[in-house]
Amino acid sequence: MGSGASAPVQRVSSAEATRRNTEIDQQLLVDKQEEKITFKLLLLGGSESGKSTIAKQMRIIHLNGFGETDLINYRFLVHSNLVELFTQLISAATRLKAHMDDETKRLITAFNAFRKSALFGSHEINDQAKYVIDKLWASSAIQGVYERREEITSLPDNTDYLIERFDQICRSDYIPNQQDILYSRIATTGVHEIRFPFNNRFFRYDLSFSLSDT
Ligand SMILES: Nc1nc2c(ncn2[C@@H]2O[C@H](COP(=O)(O)OP(=O)(O)OP(=O)(O)O)[C@@H](O)[C@H]2O)c(=O)[nH]1
Ligand SMILES: [Mg+2]
Repeated sequence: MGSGASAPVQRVSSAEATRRNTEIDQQLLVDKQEEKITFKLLLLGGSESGKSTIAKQMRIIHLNGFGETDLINYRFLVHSNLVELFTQLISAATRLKAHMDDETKRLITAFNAFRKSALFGSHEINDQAKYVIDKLWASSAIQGVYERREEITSLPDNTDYLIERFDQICRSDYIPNQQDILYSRIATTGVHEIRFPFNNRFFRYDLSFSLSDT
């Protein structure tokens, strides 16, 4: 069986093998020493309880914060959070049977078309989308829902923040600031790790996804 075309075996000289072996031993020793001075913390908690927010804060305080590529990604995330917020506001308005005039219905249709056009689930709010969201925000249906936001559990925790920052977030030259990054929200899937040096020791935070999401 088989084609017989197995990969050629690479032979290494015994000197090279010894060198590699020493290198691996040294690395194992370094890892072991580092492990001894590492504090390990496992953060567990419900969805939106702030585990990822703590990791972002550690990154700001103990690592170099966020670079250019991160800022571009966070811009998409903040825009997507805003779209998700309006999706939830519209859905709550429908559930609560809020009165919607024809203009509001047209705006909701336009908003839904924009939401569905997102590439890879990521949104970039352009001038047209901003216009639609602006008008929706001014509608009595959405204002009514927002006034009752304390009763509506489906609204995200960053609702007030996003509304407050709406004009800045929708500017074409918008770059998220540190506060925007802390308030941006994406549910963690899997286990994430953040590691940083502090007082001659290492800290390692493992962030588990919340059990309620499984
Ligand atoms: N009120 C308030 N909310 C904040 C503050 N900073 C962040 N948040 C919000 O708190 C929530 C924290 O969410 P995460 O840190 O993503 O929660 P998590 O525990 O990692 O959630 P999962 O990944 O789903 O398990 C987000 O909605 C943030 O917008 C703050 O200073 N004040
Ligand atoms: Mg998280």
